[in-house]
Amino acid sequence: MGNWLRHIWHLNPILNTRPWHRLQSVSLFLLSLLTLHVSSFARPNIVFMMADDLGYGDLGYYGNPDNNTPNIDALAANGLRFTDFHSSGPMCTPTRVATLTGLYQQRFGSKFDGAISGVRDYDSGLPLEALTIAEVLQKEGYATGCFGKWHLGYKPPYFPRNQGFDTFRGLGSGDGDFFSHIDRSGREDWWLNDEKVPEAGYTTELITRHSVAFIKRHRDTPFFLYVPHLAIHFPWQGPDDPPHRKKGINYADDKWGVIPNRSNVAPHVRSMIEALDESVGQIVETIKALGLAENTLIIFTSDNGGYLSYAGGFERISSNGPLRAQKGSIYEGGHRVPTIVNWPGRIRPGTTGETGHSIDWFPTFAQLADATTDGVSLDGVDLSPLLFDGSPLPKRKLFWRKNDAWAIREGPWKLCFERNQMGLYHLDNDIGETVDLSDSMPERVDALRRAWIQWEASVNESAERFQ
Ligand SMILES: [Ca+2]
Repeated sequence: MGNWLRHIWHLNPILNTRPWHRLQSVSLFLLSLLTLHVSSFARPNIVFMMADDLGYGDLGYYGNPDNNTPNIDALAANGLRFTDFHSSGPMCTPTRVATLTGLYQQRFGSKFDGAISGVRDYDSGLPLEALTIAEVLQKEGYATGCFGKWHLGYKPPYFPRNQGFDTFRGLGSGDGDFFSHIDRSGREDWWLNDEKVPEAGYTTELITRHSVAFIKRHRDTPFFLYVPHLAIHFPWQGPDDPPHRKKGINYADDKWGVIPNRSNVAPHVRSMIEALDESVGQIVETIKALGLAENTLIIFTSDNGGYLSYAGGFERISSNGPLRAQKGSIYEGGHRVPTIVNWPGRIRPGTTGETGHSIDWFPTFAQLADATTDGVSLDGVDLSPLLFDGSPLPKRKLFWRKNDAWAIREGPWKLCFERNQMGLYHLDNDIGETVDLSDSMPERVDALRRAWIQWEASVNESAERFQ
């Protein structure tokens, strides 16, 4: 508003000047109005909500008949829903690396193929020299907050404050009890910035409360709100389930919560999903109530596919719809995830079959914030032309690797290698990856395989400095 007043103030002398001066001043005035208008679009707030282990078929809008998710469904109905969006990894840590850096996680070392461990990796994390989108946005004057599950380091210095976030509240590990906030190793794991600050409450609700407070606090500045939920990762505890973990006990072999009927985990997960939906509702409602909706890009996604079953007799956990396999796999069930992008008035509601990927968020957000990324090498592409104009994304190949398993995607084609088995699938015709076409198309298999080898050499070379 300050600028407005200054412009109006400057209009006064125009009346006493010669006509061409008057015209020039009026033009300048109009130009500055235009600039104000454009800049209000150029630097939107960005709210990135990421569920944990939420499968492709877990939401009402993605076809789930049992889970009640009205708030996420509304976000989808009023936004752009991806049917072919992929997490960079089939596990928690890898997708977080790629989301925040715009790079394949393998560029930081093969340990990021999977989840970092509170035993093996307790003293390490995402290298601090990694450039994160939070650092880029922070430098551009954005307020940056991370509320939820970090899992890019178990303790300082590998915490969000050293990766571009002004504020962090949540857990460092991959899974904390939703009530006692004790991690798998029996450690207290609830932090405010770099200090352990215990807080009573259900994790999903605490994350929501801090996210809402952050939005209110920064309503007048552009903000980047990163909300990596713990839900629906185990321990499978809905808001009405009991606490499980106590300090000092190792839960490595008892990490799933209190599940009286292991053959049917779904009721616990359903209540977690519905709490998650309530969280999305509260965050979206806060944005609307503060009049920020027209200038806020909201994203909802998941960090990998859902578990269908888990060793130890846990069955009927979540749903990946028609997809093959589950969390941890390089088949679609491991990494094709529900993804919704919402910005009323800017993004036309609908569904897109374009293939998006975790590595694309960094360049997209940087572009929206008008941040210079000259000299920054990124693997992802800017999604803006697709989001705002419906333009197709550039043709490209996408890659996944988890230890010995790997996959490459080009158009509808996907070559997979898992458990010593190679398969070529045409996803447009066979989303369930059931018909292996590799025998009939050896040349395509060979070309994709060679491209994958080339990619792996490239990421391994980048990773050398971190080994
Ligand atoms: Ca996960």
